[in-house]
Amino acid sequence: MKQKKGLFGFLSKTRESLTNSLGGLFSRTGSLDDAAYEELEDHLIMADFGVHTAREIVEQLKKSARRNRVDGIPELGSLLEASLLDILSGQNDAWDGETAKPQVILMVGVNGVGKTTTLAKLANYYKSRGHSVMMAAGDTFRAAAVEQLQAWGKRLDVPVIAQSIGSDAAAVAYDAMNSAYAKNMDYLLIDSAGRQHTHGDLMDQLQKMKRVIGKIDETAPHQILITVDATNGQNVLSQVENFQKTLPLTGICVTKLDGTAKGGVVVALANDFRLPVRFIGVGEGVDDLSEFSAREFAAALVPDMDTEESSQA
Ligand SMILES: Nc1nc2c(ncn2[C@@H]2O[C@H](COP(=O)(O)OP(=O)(O)OP(=O)(O)O)[C@@H](O)[C@H]2O)c(=O)[nH]1
Ligand SMILES: [Mg+2]
Repeated sequence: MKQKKGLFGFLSKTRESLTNSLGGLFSRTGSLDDAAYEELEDHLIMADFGVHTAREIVEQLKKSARRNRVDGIPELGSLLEASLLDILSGQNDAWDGETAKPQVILMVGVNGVGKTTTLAKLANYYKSRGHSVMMAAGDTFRAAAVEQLQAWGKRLDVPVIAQSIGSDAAAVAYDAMNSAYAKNMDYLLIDSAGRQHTHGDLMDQLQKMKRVIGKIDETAPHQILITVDATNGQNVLSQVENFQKTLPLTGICVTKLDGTAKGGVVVALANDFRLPVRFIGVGEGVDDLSEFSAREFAAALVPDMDTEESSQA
């Protein structure tokens, strides 16, 4: 079971699918011609890299192959890994740390993607690093959402600010802000109800939550994270795009990377949005959360890569 830990294990479905398809190509000895590039592009599209991201990667590979005078298929693997690293690390520079106290994080996203679970995992993540953490049950819409967060709070020994189902989510956020300040918390993590961007009133409610939070600290919420479910494949791109029209998102959490072959969608996200992928979810347990590492992810996606280097990163 030990070896299941680590990104290589959790991304095994995506790796398997890429190894099955790309492995054949990479082990060929021919020259890097248009047919090889086309084959690579098809495999990337099938692994959910997205059509235009796959095309961009291949164009970039062609250029770097020319620049580095590489003309054999066997070199394609290392070129691909370098290109993925480039895409995946680019957006993470946009992340400039957590200085405010309390650091207020609002979690948003469509229904059922893993927002509440990720919020609880984050509470555990910060708490285990010695920080004080409070959660707020900002989903006052779905029956049992409040109990779900309270159950996590109990398990993690993290206080949860909540009101009854049907109450105003903005009021819960406001209460929680006051309480987190009064108790001098390091982190306040605010949950929200799942919603589609077409639910105008629910999208307005998110803006109201943000406004009310800003009344207590005008720099808050310091992070607005959108959670997306990797098993939704290319649909996650339009989810991010739609939420971005309503809220200034600061980062992305990608869940359910365990057990899906659609891990390539993380590359599409990093390529399409000027938003860092901050955390990835790799299971239902509270420890099944990783801070995103571009280097590890790039190495885990490309078959037959040097694992020693990535495990040091
Ligand atoms: N395998 C796996 N399951 C996950 C992961 N993250 C969340 N889940 C599961 O996904 C289901 C939905 O999780 P929730 O956290 O309730 O999702 P949500 O977005 O808060 O849902 P709503 O509040 O109803 O919109 C639960 O069964 C979780 O255990 C993950 O990284 N991997
Ligand atoms: Mg929820």
